[in-house]
Amino acid sequence: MPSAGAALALGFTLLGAWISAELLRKFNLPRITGYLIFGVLVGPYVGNVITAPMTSQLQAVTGIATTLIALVAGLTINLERLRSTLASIARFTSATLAVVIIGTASLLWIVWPWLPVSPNSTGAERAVTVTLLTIMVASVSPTMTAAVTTETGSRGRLSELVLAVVVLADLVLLVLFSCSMQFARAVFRPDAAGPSLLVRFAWETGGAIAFGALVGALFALYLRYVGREVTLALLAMCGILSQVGSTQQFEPLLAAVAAGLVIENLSVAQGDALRTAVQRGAPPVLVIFFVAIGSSLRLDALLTLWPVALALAGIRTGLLRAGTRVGLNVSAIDRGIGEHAWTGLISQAGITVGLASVVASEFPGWGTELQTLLIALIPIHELIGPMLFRRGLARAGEREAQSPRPLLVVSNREPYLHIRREDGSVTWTSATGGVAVALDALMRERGGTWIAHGGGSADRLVVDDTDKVLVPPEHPSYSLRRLWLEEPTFSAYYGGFANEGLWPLCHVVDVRPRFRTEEWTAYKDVNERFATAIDEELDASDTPVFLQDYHLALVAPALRARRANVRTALFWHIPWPHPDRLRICPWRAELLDGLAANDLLAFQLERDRQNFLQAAEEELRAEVDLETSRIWIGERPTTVVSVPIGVDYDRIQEIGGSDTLIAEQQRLHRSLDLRAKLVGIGVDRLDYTKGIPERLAALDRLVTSRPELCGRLTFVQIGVPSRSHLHGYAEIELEIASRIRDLNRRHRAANGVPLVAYQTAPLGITSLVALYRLAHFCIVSSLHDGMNLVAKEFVAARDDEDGVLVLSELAGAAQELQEALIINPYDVDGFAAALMRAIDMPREERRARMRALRRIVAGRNVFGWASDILEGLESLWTRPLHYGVRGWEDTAI
Ligand code: GDG
Repeated sequence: MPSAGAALALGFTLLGAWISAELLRKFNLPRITGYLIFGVLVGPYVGNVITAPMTSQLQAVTGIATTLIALVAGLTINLERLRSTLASIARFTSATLAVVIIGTASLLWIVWPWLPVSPNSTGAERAVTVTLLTIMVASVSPTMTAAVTTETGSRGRLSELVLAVVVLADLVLLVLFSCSMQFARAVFRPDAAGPSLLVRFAWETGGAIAFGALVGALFALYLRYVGREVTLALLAMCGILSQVGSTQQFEPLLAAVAAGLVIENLSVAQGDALRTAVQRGAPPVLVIFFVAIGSSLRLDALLTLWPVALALAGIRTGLLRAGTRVGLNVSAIDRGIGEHAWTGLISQAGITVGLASVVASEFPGWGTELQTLLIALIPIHELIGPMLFRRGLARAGEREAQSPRPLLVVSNREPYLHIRREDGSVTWTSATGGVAVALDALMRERGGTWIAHGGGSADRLVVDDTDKVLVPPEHPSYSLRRLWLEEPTFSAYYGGFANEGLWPLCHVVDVRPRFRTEEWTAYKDVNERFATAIDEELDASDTPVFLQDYHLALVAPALRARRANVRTALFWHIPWPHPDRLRICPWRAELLDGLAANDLLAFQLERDRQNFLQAAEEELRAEVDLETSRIWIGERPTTVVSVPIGVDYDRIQEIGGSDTLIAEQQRLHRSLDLRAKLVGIGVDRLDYTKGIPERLAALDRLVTSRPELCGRLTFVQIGVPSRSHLHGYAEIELEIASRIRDLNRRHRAANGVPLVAYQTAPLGITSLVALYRLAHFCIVSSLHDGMNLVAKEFVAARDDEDGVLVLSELAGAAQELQEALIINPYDVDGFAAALMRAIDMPREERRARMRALRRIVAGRNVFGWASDILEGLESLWTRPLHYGVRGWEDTAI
């Protein structure tokens, strides 16, 4: 067979498997079922296109595939999370396995003479064959279980229990399998018997676990310190595990489970990168694996075994059900959850296939017969397993709770604005800023409605008669419902109460909050109107409502008055003040009460959460349950958590790697006059909380003490005006512009290079990333900030592991980004010294710091943030949560 033909056959195989996987998706079955069924059905027909050289290549792929499957099994177990329930899970698993193994073995022993599989064997031969078949029949599929939970979006106690049980069960079965294989060798190859078999058993299992743990630890280090080409590295690791396993006679599957366990538990922060790598790497390898297995089968033999396989499947299901009942009696697992666990144990796939092929290759006669029986059995379990498990998850309330459902997002600002051009035509722009972009991505995926104030000059022209327009304009996937807020109400609510009252109240800066009754009235009125709009848009009461920020503190109670059972979460993007400062606000009790009407209330930092809890206790006499992180006002609980926001790391990386980036940087060099060798940057809304005058003062101090920097350093300040009509903002804009003029005048360089390049026009996202990438340092000098996304965006953009982040200790981001140069913006000398250090920092230190920062920013992207909040919200209806918010250690909700 020419190699072009082989490649073509492979291409068609992959295509066919992909189509069959997509077809089965239509029936709510996981893709892997499609691959397996396709492989088993088509495999026998491609047997004749497989040539000898291909066979050895296929063997290598098969080895990689089985180890990958076992590795994924190990990756599903997080010991930290399971710590308290592990003993109970172990008892449950042992009891279930005992019932299944004893039941299956006894039955097989009795009916053996009538089975079309080696019926003539007797005595020890029969005992060993029955034992091996029993172990393989009992084996389960962590891959399928994980695929069903992932593809249904389930998360909760049943999913966690089943995943832990299948991995533990397979670990036990792998050891039993290895042990039984020694007996098989002793019985069928008496010359191999003796003490050497015991040694081999110890080597095969103990050696495998030790080797797997070592490889896993090395890979965890690779993930942490290198983190590139993870898919390739993952497949290479699986290749090593299977190759070394087979040459050194380890049990490669056991080694791979051990490796997976070590990786998952050592490098939690890299979990997303690893999951992506598995998703990318697994499908082609699995398809080839299943087809290779299928191609080794004899179709006629397979067909005659179907009835036996069906009967065996029925018996196995019954035994699993009975086993889990016994398991419940001997463990402390909640019955309401545990009674559905058997549904997650039905699936069989890669591990069973892997074991069967080991037996077949070592004992080609009866071993191949056993393999054929198992291959007939597996598709049955592949089909009914996911169906039953989906039903089990639904009954435990985990599937409905987690499957992506339409969402209702509410914010003051809209994600898309329609603008009327001078020539009368209509165009649109999207909101800049990390949150709008991230929530937009979430809405594109889930669909639903976003309600916001319509502020674009052509917004009214494009909506339908229910004030809605489909967005994103280029690829409509959700509705934007616009709310029309007329003057003077809008200004009183937005500019007045929200931005002259709440904003300075929540930020510890030298600007006095101003509270006026008429603005408070307008704020209440607008919040009522938002609530009315939400009520009109909600088609079902269980659609989650995700409210954004301090503009909407009173929406929840107004909405709840209309719909008592509505589900709402509010994220407060800015700091929450200490109770002493909160006391400035005459309407603090109403605000606290309004926020407590949400089911879930989320803050950026633990400190904000603590401040809120303390105020709720003091002002509202709320009952605070620190253990569950809930407050009770009357009969209603509110869960209060801290979930720091992240950035869209992958998108920023992608832009950073695009072909247009260099051209964009050259354009910036020209437009901002960046001839200087050293470039510093600051990117902010022109807000008095961002500490821009303080950073200019530090720059001044720096250049005064190091005059040789004049002409060698340019600091780019992008300062986009916002809320300019408000008093404090107009003032800060003037102050910044005048300070910059003064700096440039006083530190004029002979070569004409400006010390500060100032731009007030917003940059497009590509330009922004290009700017982040060309800077030697980035300054974030907030006087107080909820988080500060610029700090995280700068880090996300620095794929080159260069650049220094100079970060204010008063920005929320400083709590996570401790490897930045941390400054206090009020300490001008310390600030200037940090800038000097940033400029003089050796490459090695820059790299080490940036790597550490990137690990943190990559580990918590904005989608994780959104799903932590939404999953948290949705879980409140199904059960109390038993896991901490992912990646955020202090908060258990
Ligand atoms: C609040 C909290 C919290 C700025 N200029 C341009 C541009 N931006 C984008 C940045 C960044 C965003 O605006 C500003 O982020 P901040 O974090 O500083 O946001 P605030 O507006 O103060 O917002 C804050 C945040 O909410 C999120 O929870 O971090 O603490 O105060 O994304 O990139 N974007 C583009 N061009 C610009 O010129 N494209």
